[in-house]
Amino acid sequence: MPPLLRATPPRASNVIRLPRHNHALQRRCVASAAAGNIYPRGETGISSSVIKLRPAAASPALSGLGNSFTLQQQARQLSSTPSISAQTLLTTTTATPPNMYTTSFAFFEALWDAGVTHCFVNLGSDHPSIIEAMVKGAREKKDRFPRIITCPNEMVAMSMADGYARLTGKPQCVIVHVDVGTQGLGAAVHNASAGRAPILVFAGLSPFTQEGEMRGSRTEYIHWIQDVPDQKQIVGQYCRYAAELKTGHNVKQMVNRALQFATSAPQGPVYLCGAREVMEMDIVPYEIRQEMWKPVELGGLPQGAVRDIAAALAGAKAALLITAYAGRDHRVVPALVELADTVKGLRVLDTGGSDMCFPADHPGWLGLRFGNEEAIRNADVIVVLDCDVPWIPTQCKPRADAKIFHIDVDPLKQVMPLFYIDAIARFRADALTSVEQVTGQLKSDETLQAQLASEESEERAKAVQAAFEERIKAIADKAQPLADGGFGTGHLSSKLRELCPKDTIWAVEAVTNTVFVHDNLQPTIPGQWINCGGGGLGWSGGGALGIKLASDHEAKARGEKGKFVVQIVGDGTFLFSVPGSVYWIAKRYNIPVLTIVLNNKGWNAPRKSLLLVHPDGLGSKATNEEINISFDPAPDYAGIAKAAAGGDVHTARVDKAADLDEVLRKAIEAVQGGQSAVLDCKVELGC
Ligand SMILES: Cc1ncc(C[n+]2csc(CCOP(=O)(O)OP(=O)(O)O)c2C)c(N)n1
Ligand SMILES: [Mg+2]
Repeated sequence: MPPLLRATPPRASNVIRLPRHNHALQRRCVASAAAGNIYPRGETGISSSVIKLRPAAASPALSGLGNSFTLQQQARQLSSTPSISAQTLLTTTTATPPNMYTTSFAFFEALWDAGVTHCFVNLGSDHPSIIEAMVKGAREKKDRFPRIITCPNEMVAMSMADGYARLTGKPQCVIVHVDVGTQGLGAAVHNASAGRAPILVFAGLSPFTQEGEMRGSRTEYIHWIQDVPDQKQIVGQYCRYAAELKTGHNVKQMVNRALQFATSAPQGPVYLCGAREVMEMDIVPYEIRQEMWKPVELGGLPQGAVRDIAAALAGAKAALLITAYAGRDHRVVPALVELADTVKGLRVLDTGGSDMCFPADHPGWLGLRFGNEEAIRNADVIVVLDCDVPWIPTQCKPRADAKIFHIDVDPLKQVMPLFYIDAIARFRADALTSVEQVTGQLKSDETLQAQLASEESEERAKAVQAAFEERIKAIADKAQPLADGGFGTGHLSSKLRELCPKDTIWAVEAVTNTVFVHDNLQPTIPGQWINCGGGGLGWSGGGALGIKLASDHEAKARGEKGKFVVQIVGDGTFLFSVPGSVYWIAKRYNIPVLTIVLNNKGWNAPRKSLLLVHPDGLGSKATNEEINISFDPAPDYAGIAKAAAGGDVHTARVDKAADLDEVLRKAIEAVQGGQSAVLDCKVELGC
């Protein structure tokens, strides 16, 4: 028996294989079944050679066999199904035994025991045993079985799981239909991988038998059409782990192995698939020792590195820390503040915008800039901490003599074919441990302390404070309403900051407006700002729902209310997010979110990309219609949401700054009252 496995003592649903040629015994079993003591397993619909014992049915017919058996015996049972000629097979269906315990049921048990509380599902012909297990679980294991959320679109399902995991760090499960459902996940798989969101995806596989040899064998036309050579290849390159469940006997270990990959740094999606026959298997109920399946822990920096980095920071004239994901661990934010308070004059720049990494009310805050910022050009010491793109060399580079250290959970960027930075040293280490180590060294080393207390250091702190005040003022100046009464994303965002609750969680997918949103929301609370971190547009619809669901679920456990959640999304991206699914789910499961659509009449990003390469090209002087990025006439964005929710969404359009206050207040009130709201906000470009 594997060391981590504890077979449950023989009980409810023991399966016993009878000697194949003992017809007399088989007949007795069938007779006994008719009397209600035992029943044919019916794996083939006609075979009576496999039976299950009911809990209290110590049938005399079986006394000679005993009622316990080993897992090895059970494995043999699967592999030694008698061969049956096609002519004798009439059907693969069978009466469902009352205490059936299948791979699928064990799969859900494994999820629950591992802390997965929600499954976002889009079902199909691969899921009969999954559906049976869902019903059984809901009836028999109330409050001890994952909650099932029906998701009419797979990308929304995965984005919900993504948002959930991004807020809580807790992986959830997405269940989709064979190859087509896997493809329906679309860009959400990229987003979870790039954005380091732990998610377990399960998809069925087309049955691998066609003559009724096993329960689950092919019953429908589509089972031939959906049979593909290697289904997991569809998403394999984005997954930390992708595998097929080949038997039910170790399904719990397989689920936990997958979750171990998903939750070990760098976190990300994992994929499991299993054929119908495997998911239908009757297995012995068993448990694993959950405490043995924790994620891999990452250590901190080697002692020499701690000394080198601390010394470099203490001696720096213009120190800079660049990050992107460090705030995913909410404890890193105060740790970075302590480091910046220790190295007075240290500035912190976010070049990823995926998490809230450093509070906007600290003088070291440089905000979010996508790899192009003056501080990168003038820093003499740079610490890159959990970051994929610290700068874009064609736009902005550090000084040639800058001393650069790279600390990352994935410093090699294992899935990126091209990545390098001129760091003098790189370390695979945990951000929190590393930052605490460096701060500890700075505080305990007397020489470094003297350096940090020098007059020069105080002057640097003053200069950083002055620059910070200037930056905040420049942001406010730029966010003023326009002369014609219109407004830009900056102004809208400053109003949102003013009117929404202080601890609002912002789910942001604002594309070319992201920096204006960040500058003006000025997040200060860890976990308050969440952006998908990937490039697959359409995350924030499901993402915001997942965040709200998670916030409500976690708060309920503490007897509190969940936080206010706002999705800020570009108009093009709103359409990518499958709003027909999003607002149906929001209504069906009562997940109220405020959506702000940044309506700039289409896609602005492709023009910006064009101008970076062809600043004076033909397209630079062409209209939006000519370069095919215009959404004119504009769709009724809020109307799409309203239709999906059966009319139950608060909607409004706004294009005048003078109306913003009232429109926002009403929408906030609606959402606080439990109704989703979608605001179509006409924003001017570039502010
Ligand atoms: C799934 C997907 N398709 C296409 C793109 C390419 N793309 C990047 S930005 C963009 C436009 C986004 O439009 P919108 O949300 O209106 O933001 P704006 O550019 O106007 O700021 C497109 C089409 C993408 N990133 N992801
Ligand atoms: Mg747009």
